[in-house]
Amino acid sequence: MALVNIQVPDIGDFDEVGVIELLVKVGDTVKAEQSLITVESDKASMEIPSSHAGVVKELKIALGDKVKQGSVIAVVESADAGAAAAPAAVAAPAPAPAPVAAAAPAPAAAPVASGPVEVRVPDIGDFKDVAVIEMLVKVGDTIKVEQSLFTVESDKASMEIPSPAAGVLKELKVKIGDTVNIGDLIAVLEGTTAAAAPVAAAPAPAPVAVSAPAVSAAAAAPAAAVASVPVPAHQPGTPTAGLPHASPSVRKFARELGVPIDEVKGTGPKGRITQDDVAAFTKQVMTGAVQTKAQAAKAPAGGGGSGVGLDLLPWPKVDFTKFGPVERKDLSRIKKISGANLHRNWVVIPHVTNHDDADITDLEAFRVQFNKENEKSGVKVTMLAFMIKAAVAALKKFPEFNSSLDGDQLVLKNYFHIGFAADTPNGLVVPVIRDADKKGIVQISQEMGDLAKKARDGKLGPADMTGGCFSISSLGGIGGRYFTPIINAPEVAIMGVCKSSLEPKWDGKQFAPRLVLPLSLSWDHRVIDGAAAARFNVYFASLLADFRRIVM
Ligand code: CAO
Repeated sequence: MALVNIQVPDIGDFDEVGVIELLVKVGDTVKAEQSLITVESDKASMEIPSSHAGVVKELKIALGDKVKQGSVIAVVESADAGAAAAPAAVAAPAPAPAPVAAAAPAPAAAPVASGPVEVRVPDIGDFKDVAVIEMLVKVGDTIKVEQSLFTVESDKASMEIPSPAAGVLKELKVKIGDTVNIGDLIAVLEGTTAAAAPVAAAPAPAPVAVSAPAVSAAAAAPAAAVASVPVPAHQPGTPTAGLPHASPSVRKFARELGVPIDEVKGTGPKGRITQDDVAAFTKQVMTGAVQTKAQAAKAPAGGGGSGVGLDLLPWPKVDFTKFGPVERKDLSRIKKISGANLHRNWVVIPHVTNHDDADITDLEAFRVQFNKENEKSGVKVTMLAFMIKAAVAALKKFPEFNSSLDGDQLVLKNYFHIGFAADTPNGLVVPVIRDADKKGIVQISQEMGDLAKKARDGKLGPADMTGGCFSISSLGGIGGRYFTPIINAPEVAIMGVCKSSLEPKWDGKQFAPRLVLPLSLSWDHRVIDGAAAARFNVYFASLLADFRRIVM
């Protein structure tokens, strides 16, 4: 084992470039050729690889630092550094591929051609078959000298190919997806007013180790009938409008996921898009928190949102072990599924929650009495079953609560399937009592008991949990006063109930003890108005206060 300084190799035509991304950290084990950092100039970005395999012992640079050829990036403890390598020996940059031809553009260029001019790919260093990923001009455009024509990208670098001359773009010989190599004909210009005269190519002074985006001038062979000019060396210029600010590997990552990278908000230096940004964007799209422009364009009017996005900060990354011992546990399958659904519903639906109370003194007395009388039946009538029946009556009276949004339309349902939230060891599920309007309290209680058991045993099937019109979430058996339940989309409202308690209520003459049930109705403000929600609660509470009303 020896300590090896990993240096910036010859990065071609760049003097000092900014470090915009650290791809490894101290303690990481890196392979030879693994990228350590990303650097960027105005027109190209590139990843700098490690010349040795080993463990990163020290990082010698920080984000924002400027580096150039020979700058030490990291100290790596390497087994392949050779037995002779002394600690902290300076290792040579990565092995040299073929020298890169480089040449400066002609100084004050005189007009040298007035007819068509062929533009060819200059010497782009150690790159073969690089892909054209973005066209920056179109046929008919008037091009200035040095104006970027298109962007190419390899695994480790992206770069813009500039025009060597001014003129009108007559022909583009490449399109997105093509691969190009040095000397390929890429465009034909006409009416050129100035062009850099070809100059002799000279070998680069040092080998380009990897990913050198040296867009250097090269003496391309002139074509028979037209003047052929080399592309001049890259000069720093204004960054390209429209090209998202991201390293090649991040672009590749985004392409693999089908992420439109220009819609991702960068949180890196100068708004640069990082891999985490792409991952966070993907997560937001998957949970429905954000729509891509393509999704928004396809969404039905009124129902799809604008696709503007929430512009959220990325999720905080915390090394909890710094603060104390921790253990990790995978989320259950139910939690993963219900979590994603709850998140989408919470973000997409404009929720409002109205709280109210129901006096269930008489109903609870009746329920207790009924259960005592029917003890032998084996079925316990639950307060939740009464609430399901009351919900059906309230849905009949306020039909918009028994609806779903479909674009600009409201789908009003003529059936009454009521879901109830059930807490299971693996997470929350919502089984559905079908046709609750056609069933009595005893049958509903029995079905609820069966479904709750099935839920706890993890045996509910999709048919048990779909088709609901309205849900009730009861925490009454546990405790609490009020809460804000999340609507179970595509439903438009949910009733949350908490634990009933005896409270003194003024009956006109005196305070009398009454059993009060706290209600929390969440509703979708795109469909329901506050006044309707208040009326729904009042009616629902009145049914529980005097259940005879249900048959009126
Ligand atoms: N106030 C006071 N006590 C209540 C009550 C209320 N609103 N509702 C029920 N209780 C009491 C019952 O009287 C019963 O007491 P006894 O055992 O002394 O008879 C006890 O609580 C259990 O009630 P239950 O067996 O009738 O069960 P339930 O109908 O209340 O609930 C079920 C069934 C499946 C809904 C429940 O087990 C459950 O999972 N609840 C949690 C739902 C949840 O997690 N919701 C939150 C989702 S986040 O939106």
